[in-house]
Amino acid sequence: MRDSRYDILFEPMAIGPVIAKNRFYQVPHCNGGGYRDPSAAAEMRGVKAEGGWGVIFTEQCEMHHTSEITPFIELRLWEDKDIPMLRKMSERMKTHGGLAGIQLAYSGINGPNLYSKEVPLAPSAMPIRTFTNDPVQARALDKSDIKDLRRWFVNAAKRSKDAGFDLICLYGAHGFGIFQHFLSRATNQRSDEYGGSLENRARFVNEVIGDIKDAVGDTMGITLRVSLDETIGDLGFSNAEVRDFIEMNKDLPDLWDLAHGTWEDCSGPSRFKEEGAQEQLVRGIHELTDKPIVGVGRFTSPDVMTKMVKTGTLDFIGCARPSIADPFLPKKVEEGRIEDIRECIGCNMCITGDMTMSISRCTQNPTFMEEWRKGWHPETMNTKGDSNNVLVVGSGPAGLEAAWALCRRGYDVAVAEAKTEIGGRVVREAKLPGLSAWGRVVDYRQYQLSQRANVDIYLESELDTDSILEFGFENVCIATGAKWRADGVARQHVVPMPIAAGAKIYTPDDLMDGTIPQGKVIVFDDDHYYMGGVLAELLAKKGADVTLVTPSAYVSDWTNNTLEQIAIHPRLVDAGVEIVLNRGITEIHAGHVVSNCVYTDRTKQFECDAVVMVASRKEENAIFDGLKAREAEWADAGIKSVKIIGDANAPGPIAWATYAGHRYARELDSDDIGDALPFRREITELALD
Ligand code: FMN
Repeated sequence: MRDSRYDILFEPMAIGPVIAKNRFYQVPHCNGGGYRDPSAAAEMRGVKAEGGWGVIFTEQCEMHHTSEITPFIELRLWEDKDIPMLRKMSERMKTHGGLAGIQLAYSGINGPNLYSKEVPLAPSAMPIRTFTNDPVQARALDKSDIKDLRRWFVNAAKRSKDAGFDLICLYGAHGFGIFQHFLSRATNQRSDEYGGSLENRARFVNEVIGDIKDAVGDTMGITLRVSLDETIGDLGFSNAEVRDFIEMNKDLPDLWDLAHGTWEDCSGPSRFKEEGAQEQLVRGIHELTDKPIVGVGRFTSPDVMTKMVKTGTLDFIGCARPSIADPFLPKKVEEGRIEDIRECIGCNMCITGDMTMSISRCTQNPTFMEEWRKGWHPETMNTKGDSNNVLVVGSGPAGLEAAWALCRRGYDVAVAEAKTEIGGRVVREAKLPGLSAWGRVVDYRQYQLSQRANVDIYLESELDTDSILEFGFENVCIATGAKWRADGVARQHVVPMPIAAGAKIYTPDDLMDGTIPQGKVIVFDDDHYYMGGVLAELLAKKGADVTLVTPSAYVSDWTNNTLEQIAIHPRLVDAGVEIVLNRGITEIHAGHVVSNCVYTDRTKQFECDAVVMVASRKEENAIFDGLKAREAEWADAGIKSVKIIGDANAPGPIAWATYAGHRYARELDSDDIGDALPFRREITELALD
């Protein structure tokens, strides 16, 4: 039963000529699949429809081939041939009465056109701005180009209608969409009627929305996504100017979709941004327009959502990441199952699918983007197989997810944890600076397991091979995690590095156990994800004089893919950490290290009292190896299967561990598929001419 406090979230709301059944609004988000994996993306949106979202959008869709963002894989609506793929998506979005929205993007100075080889077009001639700094410049649109572009938008709108969408979002936020390029004085340096005053800079968006409304506005709602603040200083489209723009054009779109400055700001990770972080920027805008407003802010709490509506800050609750972590969030609120909401942890792993052009993952929801590829559903498990019980050894993210998914399938599950609490690496890492929200990985599963009769958790249960053989479980799942190495083996050193006697070496595990070196400390980061940067911050906070040395050109390089890097570097600078890039460490001595330049043979020494080695991790697989060595005894012991999963199998990010746990549970007792591909994929049709 729904708590009446949340009734307001379920009120229907009009967006132009169409009506959303509630205020839960899945704002556009990509998924790494895009045009390459349209069925996977369609099914992912379909699951959200089932989960109760009133509005469901696509990711950005390139609306014309003269502005495409290769190598990133988004949607494409370049010609009629693209319509069937998009129709499949809109149909899935509408299965439960939700509205289907498409985001049309013309990327201007963000579209390098590496694939189409067209010359990019933008309000003013300037270099293309991409994550990859492509050596390409855009030409300024002349008047006839503007006429063409207006027509291309109308063509795309008509195709969107043919494809079955109810809503069109025009992309002018995050520095990506052409509307922002026109609105901002930084990127619009024109001296004609499209440049200069705010009225002039707003002319293009007014023309396009007018054209689109004339073409499809009787049946489709037209929304405009603009940044709340370009966050580049005086020249940019500031929050004050955004408010002026909205006030001057109060009836322009059917809904204002307001998103914070850059993508890094807007999808700020939990390490740097709280839930509802954009509230100050959006508050009061409602008074400037009669049209509804959607805003974002990693909303996972229905209380915060309700407050946003009741205070008149927002009309719709925009969610990208929370809808990925829990596609059934609205339904759970509706059914009064708040404690079942799988809250987003704000790690931004979902973004890496896009940034690495692979396929998105979610730490909390391992079924994300596997709905079609593997037939996984976030709320429903496959039926139980022939065996009945499973012993899960280890309660880190892999073991916990395996246990939770197994008991939903109907197996009797026992979890043996050597330590005094469950959670493995997650509980340890959640205590590091900025990572407390990551603890939700454990909190969610711990609560869910506590509600089940068919799972028992045994703490302080350090098992060995003999005891496991004696227990008589039919299936044994080894999820014993991994430990950080102290010998430096990672990328620079494939064998242990030279470490002299007397040198003081600490691993991330030592620091997480509470052993904090003091004095001059070098953090050597050859891992390149978050750990090196987080530990440097921790050490600086604890008073150490910290130097972070990394062979990479960036601090915490891989966090470029989670949009965190841009915040990590200044955080460390502010904390007083000295950052040394493009340098490795070749020798460690008591009192100093020898550091090499990664491009030359030149070396230099850095004095230090201690080195924190953030290298690679070593699997904790002794129990698994012990059981494998005694495979001949399994049948007598009643054991049908022994598997090793997660970090114990091959260390990786937490999302890899929850995925491995989930996969183990799904595949237990299933037929051997031999050499067949374990997921579905789409294959490009061969042109016959
Ligand atoms: N915003 C867009 O306007 N277009 C996009 O294609 C888009 N892709 C995104 C992909 C991912 C994986 C994520 C997490 C966000 C994306 N965003 C995109 C930004 C979101 O729409 C949203 O504004 C932002 O993530 C803040 O909302 P949240 O806190 O609910 O995640």
